Amino acid sequence: IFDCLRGRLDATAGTITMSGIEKYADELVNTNRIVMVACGTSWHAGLVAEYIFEELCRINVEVEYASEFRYRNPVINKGDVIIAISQSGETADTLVAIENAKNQGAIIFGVVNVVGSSISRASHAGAYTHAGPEIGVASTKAFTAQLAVLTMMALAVAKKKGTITEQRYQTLLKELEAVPEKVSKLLKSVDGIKALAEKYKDAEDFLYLGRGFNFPVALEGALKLKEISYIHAEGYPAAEMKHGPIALVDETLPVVFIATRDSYHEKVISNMQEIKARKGMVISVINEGDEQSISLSNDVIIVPEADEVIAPMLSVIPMQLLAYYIGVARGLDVDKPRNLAKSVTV
Ligand code: F1P
Repeated sequence: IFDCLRGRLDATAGTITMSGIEKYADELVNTNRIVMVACGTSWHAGLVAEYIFEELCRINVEVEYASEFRYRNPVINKGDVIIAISQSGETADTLVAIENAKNQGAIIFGVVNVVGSSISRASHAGAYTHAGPEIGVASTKAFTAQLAVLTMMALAVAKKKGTITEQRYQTLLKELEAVPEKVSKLLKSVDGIKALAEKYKDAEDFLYLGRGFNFPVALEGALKLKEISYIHAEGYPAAEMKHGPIALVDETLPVVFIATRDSYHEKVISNMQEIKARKGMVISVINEGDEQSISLSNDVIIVPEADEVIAPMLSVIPMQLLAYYIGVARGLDVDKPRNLAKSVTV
């Protein structure tokens, strides 16, 4: 995946030249509104992209479940850009949602993995993620690849709009290029996650919490656990916890914090303290040397440090691995979870 993206980065030096996007680059740069439309894991990638586009490009972004967007009567203005995100490119709700929006004058960009798929054909322009086929049913590597492509799009738009400084732009390009090496490093340290899976495999519920760019990673962590391990899990913005889910916390509840160093870190630490005070079991995903988080956690997972815009590409990986190893420890078929379809075409 990343060799391919790195090749593109080198070749394009940050301008939008991804298949067909060039032709519609002005529409993307000048739009007042982007709507991300997707389902499941792809919807979570759309949520991260909302944070990234708003931060870097200062464009208003909304994120819609395709299954809702398609059936209600959404307001579409001329010049609105819809970014349809889909691993399979065949998800029926996403396909119908973009066809409806296209009929009302929206420009459709597809961020799709499968070349020649229905969503890619229904889009005006787009970028393939080229993540290769997902071996299992649950979407995993597609998420990281979607974020890589969406970040590249946001960087290119921000540069054209002048909403990013040259220095920040260059920093983020370098950070993107460093992702493959950091992913390899992460994948070499799975033993700790396997041990955690053994320890927590009999939990009945899990809570996942994160803020900012890492909030959607909390949602994705909970989704993966449900899909692969059949354990009930909820993902929440850490600050929303006090508005209800905190009632669930007791000594039997594992609470996973996505707590890498970013501008929300101090706030996340205070949420950890709130869980600790109620005897919840804190598992935190942190960067090396974060003593404050370590002192509040029952267990930690260390991920390589990255800029907060890039961090979700890395912090999601231990979430996928945790769900995977818990599924294995429970004797489940992690590649073919019950009731799930590779692409939901009805
Ligand atoms: C969306 C999705 C996946 C999920 C499962 C069912 O698919 O919800 O995220 O893991 O496989 O479909 P797609 O539109 O990204 O192909």
